[in-house]
Amino acid sequence: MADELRLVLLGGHQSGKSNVAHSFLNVKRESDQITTECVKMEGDINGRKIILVDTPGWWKCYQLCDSTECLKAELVRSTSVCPPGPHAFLLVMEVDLDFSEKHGKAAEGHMQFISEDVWDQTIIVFTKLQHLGDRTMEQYVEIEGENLQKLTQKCGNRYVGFDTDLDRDGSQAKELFRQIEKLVAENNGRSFKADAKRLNDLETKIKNVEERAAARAQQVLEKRRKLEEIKRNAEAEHDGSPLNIVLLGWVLSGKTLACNLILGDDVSFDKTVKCVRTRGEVNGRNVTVVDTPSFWKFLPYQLNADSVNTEILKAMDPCPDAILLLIPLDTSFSEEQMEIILENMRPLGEKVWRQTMVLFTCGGKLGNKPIEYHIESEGDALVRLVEMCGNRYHVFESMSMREDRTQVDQLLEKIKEMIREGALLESNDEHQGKNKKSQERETLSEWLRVEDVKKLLNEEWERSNAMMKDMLKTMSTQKFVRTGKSLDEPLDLRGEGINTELFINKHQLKDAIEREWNRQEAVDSARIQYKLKCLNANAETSSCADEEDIKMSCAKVNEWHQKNHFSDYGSVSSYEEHDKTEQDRD
Ligand SMILES: Nc1nc2c(ncn2[C@@H]2O[C@H](COP(=O)(O)OP(=O)(O)OP(=O)(O)O)[C@@H](O)[C@H]2O)c(=O)[nH]1
Ligand SMILES: [Mg+2]
Repeated sequence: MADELRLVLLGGHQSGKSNVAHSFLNVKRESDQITTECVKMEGDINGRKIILVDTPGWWKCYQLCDSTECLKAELVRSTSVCPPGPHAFLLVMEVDLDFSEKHGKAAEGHMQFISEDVWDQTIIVFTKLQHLGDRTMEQYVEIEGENLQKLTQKCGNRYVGFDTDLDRDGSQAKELFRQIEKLVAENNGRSFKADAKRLNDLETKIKNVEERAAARAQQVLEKRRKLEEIKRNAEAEHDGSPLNIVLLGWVLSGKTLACNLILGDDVSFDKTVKCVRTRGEVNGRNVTVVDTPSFWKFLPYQLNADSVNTEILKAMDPCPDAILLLIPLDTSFSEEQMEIILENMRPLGEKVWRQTMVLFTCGGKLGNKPIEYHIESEGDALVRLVEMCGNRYHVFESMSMREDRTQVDQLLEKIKEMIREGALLESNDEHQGKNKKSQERETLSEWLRVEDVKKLLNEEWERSNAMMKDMLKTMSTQKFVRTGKSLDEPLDLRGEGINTELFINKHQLKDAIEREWNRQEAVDSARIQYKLKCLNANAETSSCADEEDIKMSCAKVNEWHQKNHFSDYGSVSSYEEHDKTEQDRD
């Protein structure tokens, strides 16, 4: 139909897209809910049929790569919801107090993801105009600076203001309509042509995702049914025993919020810097929730503050019944995140995954889609994570659902199932263990108590340190060549006599210890080289080295060692550098 006008509304999350859509079409808005998928709306303006597609918004400062695959797919799909394609895109942006480069990039990135060609058909719609104060729209664009101007220029300087609260007489809606008509006329009525192949591929992808999501949901259901059966056949479970839950996750994943939701407490949005144990009663059961400081989402484990790593280990003592790994649903999850999570979980040992469940937060972003759809669409990394957790996951809505305890009840139910599953795996281990030779016992006891390991490490470190000191003391003018001390007798980590409350993975630890000891070896060898240098220098000035000189050299080496021994950083060359400056000073 020639007269039909097709529009797609795009923009940041909470920028006012749905408000604009309803006001423009003069349709009453029933709910303030966030938009999670494309919504096709129809109306009539001046006898002209309007088809308008409302879309979910991106986070204003998120780059495209940080948006979920679901969101990106909806953006592309928006152009196909109003075939044969929209006449105009309305880029809805609230009048921001500080429109930064980041905001500009986010808008550009998401718009261009739809197509490089969107700009010729885009009009910016500024909302929430109360922030303008005394300024006009033009003044605002002028004053806001180059970041915003770059964007308005991309849109051929087409922009209008539309505040749904202030537009009492409908003049702003009229002006928007006029601008749209003008643009359509300039484009000779041409509508946007989406890449047909891309849309086709997307459709196939969505179908596949839906199928896989349904299969996963079914798989989970079957497993849960089996566990329920086992429960019925087994003796009555001790449902009343206290439950110890640890929350882990990257920054701003919602751990504190989840802790409060579980225990029904008040929310504190203070940054968690130490692990915080909060006790409460949930459905008559004593529940302790341990909140932990966050690791990074993008930065590797090595860049965590030391306290993060130590606090997470502290949270594991006593051994928790369940670990909830929090993953927000409003952001991407790629291989990079998987790697970081693996790094952070590694110190907790292989078996930690038996007790871990993914707790998805920001569940409101799912809309009507099942969580399995998000898991499958987000890609392999998230699928692998979920599977590492034995296909166990749960979704928490948000604060708006605080009063609804069903999400917590369901979580506790799933935790109980996980404990049951863990017990089954343990008994399988035991069963298999009986048939193995005793030397193979080692592989089954891969877990070590942090405290025991720490003690062992420090003792071993001190022991080799003392050996080193002795060696330096007994060094004489005789040429002494040492090829370096290797860890001939590795630490006995077989676990004999070590508490079975285990939570450090032996193999990972062995690697780390080896590296530590390699380092000590390198440092010691540098010290020996230094000592030899001193002795050689003495030999050059006197035919027979003076006892006194040797003692002084030893004292110097010792002093240097005391100062530097506990340094965690630096390379062997930095020690050599240090030696040089010490020598220069002398
Ligand atoms: N004062 C004022 N408030 C607005 C305006 N537009 C939107 N709001 C408010 O901003 C909030 C978000 O508006 P929505 O229209 O739901 O925003 P949206 O862009 O559709 O949000 P998502 O669907 O979550 O991406 C709501 O509380 C609105 O009432 C406006 O022009 N003026
Ligand atoms: Mg909306």
